[in-house]
Amino acid sequence: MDWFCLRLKDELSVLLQHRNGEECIVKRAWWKESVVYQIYPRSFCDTTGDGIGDLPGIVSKLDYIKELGADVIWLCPIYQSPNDDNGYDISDYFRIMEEFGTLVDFEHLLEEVHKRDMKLIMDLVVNHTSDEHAWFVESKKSRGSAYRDYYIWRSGKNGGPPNNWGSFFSGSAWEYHAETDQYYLHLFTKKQPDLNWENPQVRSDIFTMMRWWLDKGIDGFRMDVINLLSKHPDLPDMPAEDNNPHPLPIPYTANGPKIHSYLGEMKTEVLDLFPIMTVGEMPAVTPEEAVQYVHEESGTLNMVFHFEHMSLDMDFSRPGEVKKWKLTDLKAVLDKWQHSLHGRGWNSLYFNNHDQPRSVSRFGQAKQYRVESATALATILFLQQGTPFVYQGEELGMTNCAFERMEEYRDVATLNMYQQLLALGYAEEDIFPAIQRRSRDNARTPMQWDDSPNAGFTTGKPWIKVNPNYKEINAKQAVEDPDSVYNYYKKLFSIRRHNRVLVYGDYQPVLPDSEDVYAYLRTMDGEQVFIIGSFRKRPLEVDVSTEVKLGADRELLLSNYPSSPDQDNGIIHLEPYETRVYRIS
Ligand code: ISL
Repeated sequence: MDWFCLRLKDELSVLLQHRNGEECIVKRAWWKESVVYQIYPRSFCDTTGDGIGDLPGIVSKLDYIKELGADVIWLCPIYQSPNDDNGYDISDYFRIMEEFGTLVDFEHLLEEVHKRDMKLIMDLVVNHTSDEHAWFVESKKSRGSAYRDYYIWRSGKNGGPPNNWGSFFSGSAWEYHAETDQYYLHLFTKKQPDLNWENPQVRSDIFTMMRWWLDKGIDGFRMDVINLLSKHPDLPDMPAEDNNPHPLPIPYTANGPKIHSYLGEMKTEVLDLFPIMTVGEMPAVTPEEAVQYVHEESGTLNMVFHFEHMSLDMDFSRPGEVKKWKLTDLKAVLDKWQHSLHGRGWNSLYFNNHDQPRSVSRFGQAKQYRVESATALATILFLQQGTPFVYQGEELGMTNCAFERMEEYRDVATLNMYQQLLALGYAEEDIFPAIQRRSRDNARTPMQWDDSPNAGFTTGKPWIKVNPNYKEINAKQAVEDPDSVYNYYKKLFSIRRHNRVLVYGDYQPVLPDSEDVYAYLRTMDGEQVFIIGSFRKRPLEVDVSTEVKLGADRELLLSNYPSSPDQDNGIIHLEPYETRVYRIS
């Protein structure tokens, strides 16, 4: 680490010092000190009995979220949508999806969030709209339509689409429109046409919409695939790939030539006018690119969601497949992000969201050591430098769901991938296990509130299968059980809140080459905290004596085992998935 933290300089900033003696100041910010709780409204809490979560349902659970120690709520899209991609296909940015409630319900929710001294950020989906958005309906009417240029239309080439680009959700990224004899670009489903950000009118309309929501009092945005806005102007073909006629056009869409200009304009026109937080979701972003987006002085956004750690168990040679991941690889990725952003920008910290299989099933041991591994994962991630993002149910240690048949899946990306794999000649019995492990629906099963029918999520028929393990894993049980994942998360966030070193302090890896434990030190202002977590199913003896001074006055701040045997000599005995947090000076 080149920069290390000297001290909290004053109420507003933290002083860092470079190894070469140079000093720099990192600003304190409410969003750096916050914990964010992500809600997927469709699966959170249903009050009407239609089997779909709604805004009043969220209001009814605000105390639960507050009690956990969250400061900010991120709502996945709640705008009007035909739900081809569950709200990520917006047909009207100014209306609330009918199933979720009304604008009045939204205003009530915002008021109740603020009343509890929490904040609310909304999803901003502006790479694309729904094909049912009025702009697209107009755009497709004729080549001469005033809205034609709101989207990316091109004539075909050699009797096919304009280029060989593939969609993130399988197949070509182009859809033919017979009436006007042209194709439109859709990086996601064909019901999600990409907006043309080259068009100043598009930008201005989007900025107006953003100000409209911010004027209502929301506290920021999570920006969907925001680094894909600027496409390469020539839309060049991708190099051909074996067994894949439609390669993903990452090099020609991610971090494109005008992206910083568009976001710079957004900053001046919108973001700078409000005291908000922003986090940009960015496929294919490197730490160096991320610094450009989130730089303390010159960045346009506050944080990015990168995907590097989410790719570790994916086998890109076979769509949908998973591979064995190594703890040292996970550490290498997370350490690199800690190191690269330190003193320059701010990290987001996440293992779960609505697009990812559940982390305890992926990186932990969901069967034998569910509670232990879920709490160990949270500890080693959320005490790093950055803002923690918790996804609904993660705080209960919710697991992947044992879907039994393809008909149980709802996610358009999963359904498309299934068809694509069949078309590529894979056998059904090979595809299904891959889908079970990878499907985004693993994260979208209803929130497990209690052990009543449908996990207390709805009195009706849920829109998607409820995970059958809800009788054992549910919020009611977890809130009452002092040893639950939920109560551990509470303590974890409480120690983060009360120890600024865990927010702003330096991050220094310990035993980076170990495949057994994830360990590091956080240091600031003469204070030091040591974090260690075992990733093994057997007991371990770990020697940290050369890197960590575990003196006699060390204080065990937190552990996921009832009484941790402890020695002075730097040899730590760890039970399976045991994790500990020590204040050591
Ligand atoms: O979900 C993915 C892998 O499991 C990604 O490819 C995902 O599509 C990508 O991360 C972008 O995600 C965001 O935009 C999509 C939407 O479907 C996702 O839910 C959203 O998080 C299109 O709007």
